[in-house]
Amino acid sequence: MPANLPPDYFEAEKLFREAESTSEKIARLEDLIRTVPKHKGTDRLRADLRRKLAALKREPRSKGSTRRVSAFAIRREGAGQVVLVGPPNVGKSALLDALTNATPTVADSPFTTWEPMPGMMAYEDVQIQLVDTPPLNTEYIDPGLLDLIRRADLVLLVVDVQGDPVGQLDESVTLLAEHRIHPEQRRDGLGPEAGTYIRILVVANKCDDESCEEYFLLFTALLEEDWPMLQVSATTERHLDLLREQVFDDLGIIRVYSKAPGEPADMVAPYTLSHGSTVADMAAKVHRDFYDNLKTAKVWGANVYDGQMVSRDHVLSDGDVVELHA
Ligand SMILES: Nc1nc2c(ncn2[C@@H]2O[C@H](COP(=O)(O)OP(=O)(O)O)[C@@H](O)[C@H]2O)c(=O)[nH]1
Ligand SMILES: [Mg+2]
Repeated sequence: MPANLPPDYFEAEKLFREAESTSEKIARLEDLIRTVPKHKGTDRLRADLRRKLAALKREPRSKGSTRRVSAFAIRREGAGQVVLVGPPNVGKSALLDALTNATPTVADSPFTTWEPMPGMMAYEDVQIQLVDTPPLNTEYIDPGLLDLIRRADLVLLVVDVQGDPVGQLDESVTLLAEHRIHPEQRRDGLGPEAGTYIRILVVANKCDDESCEEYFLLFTALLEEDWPMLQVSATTERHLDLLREQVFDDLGIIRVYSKAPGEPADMVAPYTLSHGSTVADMAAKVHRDFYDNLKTAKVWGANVYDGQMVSRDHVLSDGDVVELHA
């Protein structure tokens, strides 16, 4: 039971969580393991960490790997996986480029993107994964792409407001429906047998400046259905701040900051949990042993007085600071 872990552990654990590449993760996990004192009480924790390390070392580290995995099996990272979907040339790759650390090829030819590409988008202190994808094509859609869309926490359906956004939206939604993928707002009408329901945010791209307003209003006026929607520009970055915020809101997550007894809270790398999560859910994210042995917790934040003792079932709020007591 990792009751008396030293402050070094929490510091190293935070660095590990912030690591991005596999090799960086391996290095930081090795550092983390060194901070765990060796005694009976930490056996399980050390075994778990070593297992994690072994798994990381098995991971392919570069494109030259011999293991054949679908290019569409993108490993989830960060607080949520958000997939950019749409017809060719609407600016999906340009949006990934503008919003994340990834650098996809953006080009005037329609089929520049053949494989999905992930990137990390920062919203305040949260990292959210965005995945750029090949265009939705009437002839053939890779089953891997459909799976990626089904599993996504949120789909950004991108259209070009300077082109034919109504046609692009209709066609994309029809194509997805042919593969039994439907927007969340149709759930009540179609029922559970119709397939998978996904949350879609329509992103009207190429709204470069104020003069776009007219096009955008025309676009919305011509739609027969209400869509959650935003106008943005990848090129001028207009309203990209609103897009980041909307994506965060749509993911329905809260940020919780951990604090070791007698230490200041770690306000840099929050744990992200879904709305309605409890202290026990947070403990499970930190480590299974915390979950098993959790007795109480102290919480600072919403709906509590500072440092209030709460039980495992206490529901957390965005921004809470939590000190777990095993
Ligand atoms: N004016 C304008 N052009 C854009 C914008 N976003 C992308 N483009 C252009 O649209 C073309 C297609 O962009 P790309 O990102 O490759 O589209 P994708 O096929 O959807 O990935 C490129 O020539 C981009 O420069 C935007 O916000 N405004
Ligand atoms: Mg592209």
